[in-house]
Amino acid sequence: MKALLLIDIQNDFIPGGALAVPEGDQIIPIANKLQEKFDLVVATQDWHPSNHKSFASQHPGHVTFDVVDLNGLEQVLWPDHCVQATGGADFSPELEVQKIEAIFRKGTNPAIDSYSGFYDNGHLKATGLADYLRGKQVTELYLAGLAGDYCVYFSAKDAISEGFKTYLVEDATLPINHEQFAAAKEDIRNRGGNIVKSTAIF
Ligand code: VGL
Ligand code: ZN
Repeated sequence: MKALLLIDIQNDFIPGGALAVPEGDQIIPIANKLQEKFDLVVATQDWHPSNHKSFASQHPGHVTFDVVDLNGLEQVLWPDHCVQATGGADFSPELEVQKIEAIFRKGTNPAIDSYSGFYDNGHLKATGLADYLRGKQVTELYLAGLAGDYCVYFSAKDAISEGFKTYLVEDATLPINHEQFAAAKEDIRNRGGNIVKSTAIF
Protein backbone atom coordinates (compact mmCIF):
# COMPACT_ATOMS: atom_id res chain seq x y z
CA MET A 1 0.00 0.00 0.00
CA LYS A 2 1.36 3.43 -0.90
CA ALA A 3 0.38 6.73 0.65
CA LEU A 4 0.95 10.41 -0.10
CA LEU A 5 2.05 12.66 2.75
CA LEU A 6 1.48 16.37 2.13
CA ILE A 7 3.67 18.49 4.37
CA ASP A 8 2.62 21.91 5.68
CA ILE A 9 0.88 23.36 2.59
CA GLN A 10 -0.30 26.25 4.73
CA ASN A 11 -0.90 29.94 4.06
CA ASP A 12 2.10 31.09 6.08
CA PHE A 13 4.45 29.06 3.85
CA ILE A 14 3.19 30.45 0.56
CA PRO A 15 3.87 33.91 -0.89
CA GLY A 16 2.08 36.51 1.22
CA GLY A 17 2.51 34.37 4.35
CA ALA A 18 4.68 34.99 7.39
CA LEU A 19 7.38 32.46 6.42
CA ALA A 20 6.85 32.24 2.70
CA VAL A 21 8.74 29.67 0.65
CA PRO A 22 9.64 31.42 -2.62
CA GLU A 23 7.11 30.34 -5.30
CA GLY A 24 5.72 27.87 -2.76
CA ASP A 25 2.23 28.17 -4.27
CA GLN A 26 3.52 26.61 -7.51
CA ILE A 27 3.64 23.13 -6.01
CA ILE A 28 -0.07 23.11 -5.19
CA PRO A 29 -1.44 22.12 -8.63
CA ILE A 30 1.04 19.21 -8.68
CA ALA A 31 0.14 18.20 -5.12
CA ASN A 32 -3.53 18.23 -6.13
CA LYS A 33 -2.96 16.10 -9.20
CA LEU A 34 -0.76 13.65 -7.27
CA GLN A 35 -3.61 12.92 -4.87
CA GLU A 36 -5.56 11.22 -7.67
CA LYS A 37 -2.86 8.53 -7.81
CA PHE A 38 -3.09 7.49 -4.16
CA ASP A 39 -5.63 5.53 -2.16
CA LEU A 40 -4.45 7.18 1.03
CA VAL A 41 -3.61 10.87 1.43
CA VAL A 42 -2.45 12.27 4.77
CA ALA A 43 -1.25 15.77 5.66
CA THR A 44 0.72 17.58 8.33
CA GLN A 45 0.04 21.02 9.72
CA ASP A 46 2.55 23.18 11.55
CA TRP A 47 0.50 24.28 14.58
CA HIS A 48 2.31 26.50 17.07
CA PRO A 49 1.10 28.25 20.22
CA SER A 50 1.69 32.01 19.98
CA ASN A 51 4.55 31.79 22.52
CA HIS A 52 6.44 29.09 20.64
CA LYS A 53 10.18 29.18 21.34
CA SER A 54 11.06 28.85 17.66
CA PHE A 55 9.75 32.41 17.20
CA ALA A 56 12.37 35.19 17.23
CA SER A 57 9.75 37.30 19.03
CA GLN A 58 10.25 35.08 22.11
CA HIS A 59 14.00 35.85 22.26
CA PRO A 60 14.68 39.49 23.13
CA GLY A 61 17.94 40.69 21.57
CA HIS A 62 17.69 38.20 18.71
CA VAL A 63 16.43 38.64 15.18
CA THR A 64 14.76 36.34 12.71
CA PHE A 65 17.04 33.59 11.31
CA ASP A 66 19.49 33.83 14.22
CA VAL A 67 20.48 30.37 15.45
CA VAL A 68 20.27 29.77 19.20
CA ASP A 69 20.52 26.85 21.61
CA LEU A 70 17.04 25.77 22.67
CA ASN A 71 17.18 23.21 25.49
CA GLY A 72 20.28 21.66 23.96
CA LEU A 73 19.13 21.71 20.33
CA GLU A 74 20.20 24.12 17.60
CA GLN A 75 17.20 26.28 16.76
CA VAL A 76 16.70 28.71 13.88
CA LEU A 77 14.55 31.60 15.03
CA TRP A 78 11.62 32.05 12.69
CA PRO A 79 9.12 34.81 12.23
CA ASP A 80 5.87 34.06 14.07
CA HIS A 81 4.10 31.57 11.80
CA CYS A 82 1.35 28.95 11.76
CA VAL A 83 -0.11 30.08 15.04
CA GLN A 84 -2.87 27.67 16.08
CA ALA A 85 -6.30 28.53 14.69
CA THR A 86 -5.13 31.59 12.71
CA GLY A 87 -5.51 32.03 8.96
CA GLY A 88 -1.78 31.57 8.47
CA ALA A 89 -2.05 28.03 9.84
CA ASP A 90 -4.90 27.10 7.50
CA PHE A 91 -4.17 24.99 4.45
CA SER A 92 -3.91 27.03 1.28
CA PRO A 93 -7.39 27.51 -0.21
CA GLU A 94 -5.91 26.15 -3.46
CA LEU A 95 -5.10 22.79 -1.88
CA GLU A 96 -7.66 20.02 -2.48
CA VAL A 97 -8.52 18.70 0.97
CA GLN A 98 -11.39 16.30 0.26
CA LYS A 99 -9.09 13.25 0.00
CA ILE A 100 -7.04 13.99 3.11
CA GLU A 101 -8.02 11.25 5.58
CA ALA A 102 -5.98 12.42 8.56
CA ILE A 103 -4.09 15.53 9.59
CA PHE A 104 -1.14 15.33 11.98
CA ARG A 105 -0.39 18.56 13.81
CA LYS A 106 3.08 19.32 15.11
CA GLY A 107 5.00 22.04 16.89
CA THR A 108 2.37 22.33 19.62
CA ASN A 109 4.82 22.16 22.54
CA PRO A 110 6.21 25.70 23.00
CA ALA A 111 9.56 24.36 24.29
CA ILE A 112 10.59 22.33 21.24
CA ASP A 113 10.29 22.65 17.47
CA SER A 114 9.03 19.89 15.25
CA TYR A 115 10.07 19.85 11.62
CA SER A 116 9.23 16.22 10.99
CA GLY A 117 5.66 15.01 10.80
CA PHE A 118 6.73 11.96 12.84
CA TYR A 119 8.67 13.35 15.82
CA ASP A 120 9.73 16.61 17.44
CA ASN A 121 13.30 17.77 16.77
CA GLY A 122 14.58 15.98 19.89
CA HIS A 123 12.84 12.72 18.92
CA LEU A 124 11.20 12.82 22.35
CA LYS A 125 7.58 12.42 21.30
CA ALA A 126 5.93 10.75 18.33
CA THR A 127 2.93 12.32 16.62
CA GLY A 128 1.46 8.88 15.95
CA LEU A 129 1.91 9.20 12.18
CA ALA A 130 4.17 6.13 11.82
CA ASP A 131 1.78 3.88 13.74
CA TYR A 132 -1.17 5.30 11.82
CA LEU A 133 0.49 4.49 8.50
CA ARG A 134 1.49 1.00 9.68
CA GLY A 135 -2.09 0.46 10.81
CA LYS A 136 -3.16 1.22 7.24
CA GLN A 137 -0.61 -1.28 5.88
CA VAL A 138 1.39 1.49 4.21
CA THR A 139 4.82 0.37 3.04
CA GLU A 140 5.65 3.10 0.52
CA LEU A 141 5.45 6.76 1.39
CA TYR A 142 5.58 9.66 -1.07
CA LEU A 143 6.29 13.10 0.34
CA ALA A 144 5.54 16.54 -1.08
CA GLY A 145 5.04 20.02 0.32
CA LEU A 146 6.87 22.80 2.13
CA ALA A 147 9.56 23.51 3.01
CA GLY A 148 11.82 21.10 1.17
CA ASP A 149 14.87 21.86 3.29
CA TYR A 150 13.07 21.70 6.65
CA CYS A 151 9.83 19.87 7.25
CA VAL A 152 9.84 17.74 4.10
CA TYR A 153 13.50 16.80 4.63
CA PHE A 154 13.08 15.92 8.32
CA SER A 155 9.90 13.97 7.59
CA ALA A 156 11.65 12.02 4.83
CA LYS A 157 14.57 11.10 7.13
CA ASP A 158 12.16 9.81 9.77
CA ALA A 159 10.08 7.97 7.14
CA ILE A 160 13.23 6.10 6.09
CA SER A 161 14.24 5.24 9.65
CA GLU A 162 10.68 4.10 10.40
CA GLY A 163 11.10 1.56 7.61
CA PHE A 164 8.93 3.05 4.87
CA LYS A 165 10.13 2.92 1.30
CA THR A 166 10.45 6.67 0.91
CA TYR A 167 10.03 8.88 -2.16
CA LEU A 168 10.42 12.65 -2.16
CA VAL A 169 8.54 14.15 -5.11
CA GLU A 170 10.97 16.92 -5.94
CA ASP A 171 8.81 19.03 -8.24
CA ALA A 172 6.02 19.01 -5.66
CA THR A 173 8.39 20.40 -3.03
CA LEU A 174 10.10 23.79 -2.74
CA PRO A 175 12.68 24.93 -0.18
CA ILE A 176 13.48 28.08 1.74
CA ASN A 177 17.09 27.70 0.48
CA HIS A 178 17.94 25.81 -2.72
CA GLU A 179 21.50 24.88 -1.68
CA GLN A 180 20.26 23.41 1.57
CA PHE A 181 17.64 21.49 -0.39
CA ALA A 182 20.28 20.05 -2.74
CA ALA A 183 22.23 18.81 0.29
CA ALA A 184 19.02 17.46 1.84
CA LYS A 185 18.20 15.45 -1.29
CA GLU A 186 21.73 14.03 -1.36
CA ASP A 187 21.38 13.02 2.29
CA ILE A 188 18.01 11.36 1.63
CA ARG A 189 19.56 9.35 -1.22
CA ASN A 190 22.48 8.34 0.99
CA ARG A 191 20.05 7.09 3.62
CA GLY A 192 18.29 4.89 1.07
CA GLY A 193 15.45 7.21 0.09
CA ASN A 194 14.41 8.06 -3.45
CA ILE A 195 14.07 11.41 -5.19
CA VAL A 196 11.48 11.26 -7.96
CA LYS A 197 9.58 13.56 -10.30
CA SER A 198 5.80 13.66 -10.36
CA THR A 199 5.85 12.63 -14.04
CA ALA A 200 7.12 9.23 -12.91
CA ILE A 201 3.92 8.80 -10.89
CA PHE A 202 1.39 10.16 -13.40
C1 VGL B 1 8.82 24.75 8.66
C2 VGL B 1 10.34 26.21 9.56
C3 VGL B 1 9.57 26.33 10.71
C4 VGL B 1 8.42 23.89 7.50
C5 VGL B 1 8.05 24.84 9.79
O1 VGL B 1 7.22 23.55 7.36
O2 VGL B 1 9.33 23.52 6.71
N1 VGL B 1 9.96 25.42 8.56
N2 VGL B 1 8.43 25.64 10.80
ZN1 ZN C 1 7.10 26.01 12.40
